[in-house]
Amino acid sequence: MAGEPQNDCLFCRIVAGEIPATIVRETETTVAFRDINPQAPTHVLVIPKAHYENAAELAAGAPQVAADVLAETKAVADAEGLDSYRLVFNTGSGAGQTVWHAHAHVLGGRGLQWPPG
Ligand code: D5M
Repeated sequence: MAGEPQNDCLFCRIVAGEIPATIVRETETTVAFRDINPQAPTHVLVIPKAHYENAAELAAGAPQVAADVLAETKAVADAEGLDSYRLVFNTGSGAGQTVWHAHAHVLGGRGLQWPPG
């Protein structure tokens, strides 16, 4: 059920401390950790602790937590010294989503092209 921890969800298991991650920030409702396959010098994922499948489910089911995630992306950017950075929420397999727990990618530290592929 949306919002409940899922045993078979990688990011729920990171939240639970069952799988290691390089955590850079944590709040009551969010965790931020370094992406295991970084695409830029800074590549941090910000996730809600509660399980929502993607950004759309999060926005619909827990808008305050969605706002918390967004606020944390700024905190990560500040902590990493980024004045330019990109936020990405891949939402759905056609958009490249591979982990079915909502997450914001915070990418920065190099020049970024537009549009993305
Ligand atoms: O992004 C999912 C992202 O999750 C992708 O960039 C790799 C990252 N990932 C996968 N497993 C881990 C672990 N164990 N730690 C840190 N990062 C991880 P998507 O938008 O779904 O394609």
